[in-house]
Amino acid sequence: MSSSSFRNRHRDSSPAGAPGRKRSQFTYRHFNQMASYNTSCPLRVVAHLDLDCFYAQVEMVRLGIPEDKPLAVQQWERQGLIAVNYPARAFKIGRHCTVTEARRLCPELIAQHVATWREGDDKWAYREDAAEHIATDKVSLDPYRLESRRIMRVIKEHLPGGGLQKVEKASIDEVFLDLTAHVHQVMLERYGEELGGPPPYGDVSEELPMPAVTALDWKADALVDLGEGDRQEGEFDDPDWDDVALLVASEIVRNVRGVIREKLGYSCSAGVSRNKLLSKLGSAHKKPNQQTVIRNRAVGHFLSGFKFTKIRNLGGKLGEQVADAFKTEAVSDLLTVPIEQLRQKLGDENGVWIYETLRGIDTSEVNSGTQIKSMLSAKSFRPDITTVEQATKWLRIFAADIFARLVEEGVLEHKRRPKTINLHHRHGNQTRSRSGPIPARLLNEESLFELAKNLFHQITLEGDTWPCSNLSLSVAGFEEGVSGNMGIDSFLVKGDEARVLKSSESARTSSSKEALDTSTRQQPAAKRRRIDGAGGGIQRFLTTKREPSQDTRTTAPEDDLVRRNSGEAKLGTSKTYVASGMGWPGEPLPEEAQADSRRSPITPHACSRCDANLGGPEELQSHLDWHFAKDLQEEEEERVSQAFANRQASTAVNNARAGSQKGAAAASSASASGSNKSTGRSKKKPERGQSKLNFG
Ligand code: DCP
Ligand code: MG
Repeated sequence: MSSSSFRNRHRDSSPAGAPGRKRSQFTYRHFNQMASYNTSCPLRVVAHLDLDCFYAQVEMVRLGIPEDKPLAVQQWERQGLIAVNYPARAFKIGRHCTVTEARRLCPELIAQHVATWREGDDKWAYREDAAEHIATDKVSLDPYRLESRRIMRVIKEHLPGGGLQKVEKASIDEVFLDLTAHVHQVMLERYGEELGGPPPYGDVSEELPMPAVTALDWKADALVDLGEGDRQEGEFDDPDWDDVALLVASEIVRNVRGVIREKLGYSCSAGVSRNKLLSKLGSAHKKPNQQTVIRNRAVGHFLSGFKFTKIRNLGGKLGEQVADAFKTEAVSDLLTVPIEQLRQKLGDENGVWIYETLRGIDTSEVNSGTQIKSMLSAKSFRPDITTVEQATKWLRIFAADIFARLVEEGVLEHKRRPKTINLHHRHGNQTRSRSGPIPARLLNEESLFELAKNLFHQITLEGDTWPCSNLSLSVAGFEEGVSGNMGIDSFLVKGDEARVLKSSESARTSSSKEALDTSTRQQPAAKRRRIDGAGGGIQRFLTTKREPSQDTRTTAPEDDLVRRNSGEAKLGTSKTYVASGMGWPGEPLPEEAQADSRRSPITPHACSRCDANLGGPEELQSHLDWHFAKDLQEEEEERVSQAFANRQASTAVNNARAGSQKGAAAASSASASGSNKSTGRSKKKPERGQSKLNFG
């Protein structure tokens, strides 16, 4: 039976209590679920905002350049451009172009170099001669980061508070908004007559009356149509409450975009739909300065035109695996593949996940708690550096860079502070790292510099230091501060942490192909080291994970990265020992560090993370491995908990039904279920009306 005839048959029915009147597909329970951000709620509304040519816009606004002038943001002389505005794109200039190629395509192109830190300097600046200074300069993303924060602030100020706001910063220029609770409130105000009363017989599983509207005004929004043939009929169906919810959401999004434009001068594009997966595709659908609405009835048609490798979390290895297994990248080709076959070829969990994803089903949460978990400042040297003096100059820059970002994070107001500092050093194919705690009272630029020098000194003690091709400094292990009277005391490090300077060594030999010549590669490399130390179980755990939508850029400025909710916070402990000194050769210890080490003699086999005292180095190591495995697990759970839980539940449902030809229906109904559990873990029988939702 076609989806539209399902719809019509359903609407023509005359449920008890409302003789002769069509009823909605949705129940009172579904409407109520909106207020609690239930991710399985079929009336859910999520938006994705993506700034248009972000870095380019920042430069245009900063320099007052008219909107119709072609501009690109440049990083060094011979590398690709990192952002290209839309007038420049009209000349077929893209990120793949070098400045020279771009100028050939458009002689009047304005090429603005990114701001840089310069060796020996302690501030970033826009410099006329930056392009030729790859050896002495380091890219600074601060201008973009600062604007990104201003945009977030404007969005948050514009949206109502009081539990009606859920905003997730997904990258430097992307934001997800779960507008469900906000829209619920607006719908109650506007449609109080239909939605405000109690359900018939007090039964929340009763269907809602239909909205008293027959046509919705989508203004200038790009509305994804329903395609040809049978589905097109759905266009003549009256709007139901899901359409109304999306309409209200699109009004909110239009206003948010308007406020960003008005207050800060930036344009952005948006996608509005029932989940993150679809909204992210929607925001890229029509650019610049437009918004695309994907109504539930249009999901199937919308997705069928895509390559599945364009879908969030399918751009990486899993996508490749699927393409290999089925010899296609087209969503439409895979829609005909039965779920059993997907499970067979890709494994139960991945098979069900892909099945749902291809049908636009995604219950992953908009996570407003996403906060920076680590900061990294790094430089790849061309040519390699060969002296302590050179390294020291770079460590000063890293410390200044990181401290400036910590200030932005509110470290001076004691909002948050990192607990550990980590230095990576690369020599030939070998990468080594050292890490240690950051005593709270040492948290300023100078002390970060001292700690960094100390870590570097430890690395040099082992020899094989020069030439050095890459150095990176990171801070991690952020913890919340306590406001009010406790002030700085709340940041005092705990007993053992202040005493023990933990150093971790992870010398690793890798092929030059794997060389860590950009910081975007360093992050996964750091993760790989942790995996290596953890054994097969964890390895297996990670190979099935989906990649986060951020930090996956391949040409992002080489040496500047912020991780959100990342495992970077957990330091590699493949070989950990207690170090005994903090000094830089020939230099006195920082005063505070001396004070700390004097106060607190080193405890040889204490765990710096949980205060446990271990009997010997091996026990300490295995204990740290346990921490590490647990961290990985938590990290993974945090990142994909919603999708994961849902996939597991779906797998369970499907396993139970395996062989009975009902797997497909189960997978669909699992996501459309009206269960009150937001995790979707316990899937009950699908509610009446839910199977009528059309996912394509
Ligand atoms: N970026 C980068 N390297 C990449 C991709 C992006 O340095 N490979 C930076 C520059 C971009 C910013 O991140 O301005 C945001 O990335 P987007 O992918 O959103 O690209 P734009 O905002 O530039 O363009 P669009 O209008 O397509 O969103
Ligand atoms: Mg963008």
